[in-house]
Amino acid sequence: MGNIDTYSTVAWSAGAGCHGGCGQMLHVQDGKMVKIEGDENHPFNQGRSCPRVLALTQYMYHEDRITQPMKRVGERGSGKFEPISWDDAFDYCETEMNKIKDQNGPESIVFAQGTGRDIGGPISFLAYSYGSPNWVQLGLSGQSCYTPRLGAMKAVQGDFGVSDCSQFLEKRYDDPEWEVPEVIIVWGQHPPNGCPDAFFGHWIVDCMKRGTKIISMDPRNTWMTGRSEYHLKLRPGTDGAMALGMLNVILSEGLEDKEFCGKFVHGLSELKERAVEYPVERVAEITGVPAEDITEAARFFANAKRASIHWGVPIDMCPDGTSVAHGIICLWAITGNIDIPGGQVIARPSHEVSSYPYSTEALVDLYGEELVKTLTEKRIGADAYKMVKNFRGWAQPDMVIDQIMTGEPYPIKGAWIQTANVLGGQAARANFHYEALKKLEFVAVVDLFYNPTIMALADIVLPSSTFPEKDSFRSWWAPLSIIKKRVQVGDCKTDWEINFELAKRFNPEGTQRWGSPMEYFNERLAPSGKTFKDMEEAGGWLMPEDGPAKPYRRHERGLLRQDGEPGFNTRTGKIEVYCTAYEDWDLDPLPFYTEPPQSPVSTPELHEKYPLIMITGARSQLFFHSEHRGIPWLREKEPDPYVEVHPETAADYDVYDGEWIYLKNDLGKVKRKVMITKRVKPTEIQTLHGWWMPEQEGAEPNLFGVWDYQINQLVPGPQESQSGFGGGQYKTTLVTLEKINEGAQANG
Ligand SMILES: Nc1nc2c(c(=O)[nH]1)N[C@H]1C(S)=C(S)[C@@H](COP(=O)(O)OP(=O)(O)OC[C@H]3O[C@@H](n4cnc5c(=O)[nH]c(N)nc54)[C@H](O)[C@@H]3O)O[C@H]1N2
Ligand SMILES: Nc1nc2c(c(=O)[nH]1)N[C@H]1C(S)=C(S)[C@@H](COP(=O)(O)OP(=O)(O)OC[C@H]3O[C@@H](n4cnc5c(=O)[nH]c(N)nc54)[C@H](O)[C@@H]3O)O[C@H]1N2
Ligand SMILES: [Mo]
Repeated sequence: MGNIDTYSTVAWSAGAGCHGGCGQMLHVQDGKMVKIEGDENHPFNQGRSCPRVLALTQYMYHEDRITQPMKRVGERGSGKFEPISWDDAFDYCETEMNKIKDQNGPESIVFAQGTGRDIGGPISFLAYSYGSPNWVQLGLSGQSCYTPRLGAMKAVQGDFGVSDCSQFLEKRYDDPEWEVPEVIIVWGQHPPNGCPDAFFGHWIVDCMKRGTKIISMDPRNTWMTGRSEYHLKLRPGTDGAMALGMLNVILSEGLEDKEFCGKFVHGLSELKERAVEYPVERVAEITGVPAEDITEAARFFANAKRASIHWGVPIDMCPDGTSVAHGIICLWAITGNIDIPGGQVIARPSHEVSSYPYSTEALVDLYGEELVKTLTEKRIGADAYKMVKNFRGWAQPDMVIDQIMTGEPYPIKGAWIQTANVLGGQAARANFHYEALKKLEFVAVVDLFYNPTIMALADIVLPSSTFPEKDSFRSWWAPLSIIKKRVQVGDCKTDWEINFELAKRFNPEGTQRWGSPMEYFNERLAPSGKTFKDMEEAGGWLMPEDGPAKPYRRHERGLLRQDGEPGFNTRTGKIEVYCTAYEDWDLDPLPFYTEPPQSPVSTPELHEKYPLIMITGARSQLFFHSEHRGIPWLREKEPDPYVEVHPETAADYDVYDGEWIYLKNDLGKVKRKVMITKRVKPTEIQTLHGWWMPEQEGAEPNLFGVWDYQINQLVPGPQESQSGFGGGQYKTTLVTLEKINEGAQANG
């Protein structure tokens, strides 16, 4: 046996799954990874790792891992695939995709991704090189993950913002420029369990250790809420009303930062008028939180010298998520907590490197004018929603699946699915997605393991790599990092390698200036003045230097606007609590509240029939969405899909701890194991999404048991939102709990 060598790299994408950029040390022996641990020198995670990374060797060398391209040989759904060479696989994709292009036009293939892994770059590169504007997070109803919040921040304050936990400073908590936040509102996020949106959850804990006090906005009791100064246990989906109620308290008591508002806030008086409609008593009634608690928490936040709000996906999953986000942005804006140490800091990618181009000029340069025209004219949803047209180049997911079903206004014939388990976890109304996607003539999936989506739909499966197996780069806030290949597993190729090869076939002219993905990376990295190799030699990551990408007080120094004037990157140069961009997009320019489409208030009859409000998908540390159920070390800790049920509710329904039951509504029923716990209120239950059983039969009709356990069969589809973003009733579906017949074997 050879020596064990240790290499550093950055975790992003397959393996851990998440959005983070943790430094990791890979221990490699004879070309095989034998162990992994956190890199103590890396400023992002400072040596820490999650359980999914610690179990990475089991993931990489799992017997179920797909290590060769596989072509379907039996009927769709038969689960019969045969290995083929990469050349044959690429030829097959090229031929089939060109056939569709010739007959129906390139817009007839959708390019579907999952969440924010290392995929935006390669998938847009392929979609646009092929000529399709329909790049989409397929199944994510209302595009309700992060995009509503991003869109609101861009519109209202011209830039994105995050809680300042010193993450933009090399010395982190020891940097003299940083100050400890007095208060952080943790709003619909659970930092110990997930690290969403390039934010390492434990940073909040690091701040708490240094004195930060927490206000928790969460319907459930969690590790975090138990350590909070205030815990506002609002009814799911009522966050918009809560934000307005807090704004009301702050504005009616004159607690806003008057100097900051005078200089940098546009539309304060209009906001005041709107907030008056939400007195705390009314908000208490809507949210179920006592009026005194709302008032006290609002004062506590507004009176702090340095405060911020760290938020999560439940905000996007509220009806009109863009408006809920707008209300929350107003809270940090009117209290002057923006771009100050320990406040809400503007986040820009370090060194202004972006993993993929999105300006019109760059897109024309790369893919030609025709593509850019297609993006506005043919992209699904761009016509229906001005915000979809003007913010972010994705197609609207609910409209995409409807169009696949109806063929109107033009037919969709194929799907390229890469980093998404549409049927196994991502899609609301999962059965409808199944029916619609079965109509497609061509489906390619790029993944690492077989899953229900592949089994039901794939004509060809291309095996992708984990992060220790790939070269790539990462530019999501800070630091700018490279991901360095250290090992190879089977014949797997990276997403970049796969898409680069096919993109060259579809767009030889546009892509001729790069001979390899590495040459493309170097072009993208150019704004940093460094090549991939330079970065490797410099240790693999770069923290932002003084300028637009580094805090603090950039708005005072004229660093945020093109014209170099002080202020924010909006039309008025101010934070637009009255939002002119929303006005342009025919949206209410002020924050407002919409009741969830299913709720005790909006649908009392349905509520009588299905009296429990079901929250789904509160993240588990052990699993990333539908992944990791086959990884022994992880599955052992959480073997069954459980549902959190309050003891009083359990008594009402006469169910015991550990009993298998059905969760049920008009859309269907799904199996769960009861966990009796006071984590939830008696009126609510909570269960994890993404469950299927890799150990079961994968072929139709079983599809790894997905239809027994996939909770999104109960989650309804789209709802009317003004912007086209937000909703997705993942946190607010009404259900009931039903006993499985006496004596029946429930454990599928
Ligand atoms: N009920 C309910 N449903 C939800 C949610 C919820 O809260 N409740 N949350 C929603 C949200 S916020 C999101 S973002 C979506 C996420 O939905 P998805 O992103 O689709 O989530 P996964 O189930 O992790 O599926 C990812 C697939 O990609 C593969 N994969 C992982 N990494 C890589 C890689 O680097 N390359 C390639 N080629 N493949 C890779 C995995 O093996 C897996 O099959 O789910 C949504 N679904
Ligand atoms: N380990 C792991 N990490 C992950 C993921 C994963 O699957 N596994 N997924 C990643 C992805 S794509 C995302 S989007 C993020 C999501 O992660 P988060 O943004 O943290 O979202 P959730 O875990 O859905 O919910 C967080 C908390 O919000 C509470 N909550 C539920 N409904 C509501 C509501 O209506 N209002 C409020 N205020 N709170 C509510 C829940 O009780 C829960 O404690 O995590 C990312 N990180
Ligand atoms: Mo997400």
